[in-house]
Amino acid sequence: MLFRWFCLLLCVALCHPQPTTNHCTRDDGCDRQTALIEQALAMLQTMDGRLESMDRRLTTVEQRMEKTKESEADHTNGTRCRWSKDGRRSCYKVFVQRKTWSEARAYCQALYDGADLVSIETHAEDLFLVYMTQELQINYDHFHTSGRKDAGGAWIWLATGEPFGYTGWASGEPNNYKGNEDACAFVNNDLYKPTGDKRRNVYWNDVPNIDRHGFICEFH
Ligand SMILES: [Ca+2]
Ligand SMILES: [Ca+2]
Repeated sequence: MLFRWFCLLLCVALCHPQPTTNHCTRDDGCDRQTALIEQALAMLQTMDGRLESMDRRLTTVEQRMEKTKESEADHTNGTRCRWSKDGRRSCYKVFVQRKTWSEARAYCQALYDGADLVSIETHAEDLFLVYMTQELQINYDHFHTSGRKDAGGAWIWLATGEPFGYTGWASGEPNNYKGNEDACAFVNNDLYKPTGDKRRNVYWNDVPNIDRHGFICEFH
């Protein structure tokens, strides 16, 4: 942008009428001066076009780098890792053994130092889990997360102590079916597509914490 302003100012300077003492005549090469100015303008236009092209290429490279960061996968032992935009690395491991919420959390916490049930704080993280379960070809439905409803009815990620910000509830959820649904499950099938949402197979459902489901552990 600065370069374009510079070019514009240069053009104005070149094209602006010169003081009388500098005026040329046909005899002292005025045509030649005009040709040189036109040539300089043409060169500037070409350079501007090239800069725009470089801008576009740079943007594409930056977008590719961002995408690579977001989807960086560690294929060791079924674990997948990603970098969030704030530079934080999170790793996930999916389990299909059916456990209650308490059993699943204890399993995660015993797995690695600092590991816990997953907390899904962003849409990007939500999508990553979808792609991960698809990539691992896990044909399963509900997975326990660290999301729980407190006594006041507020939803909290117990692994971090933070209240829900981003949410991916399915249409009609959380519905507290039969009055005992207090755990947030990540769901990976097409049964509850969110209304008007183009996300693929991303939605959450509140379920009883004593229900046995698969679960996803998160660690850093
Ligand atoms: Ca997280
Ligand atoms: Ca429900």
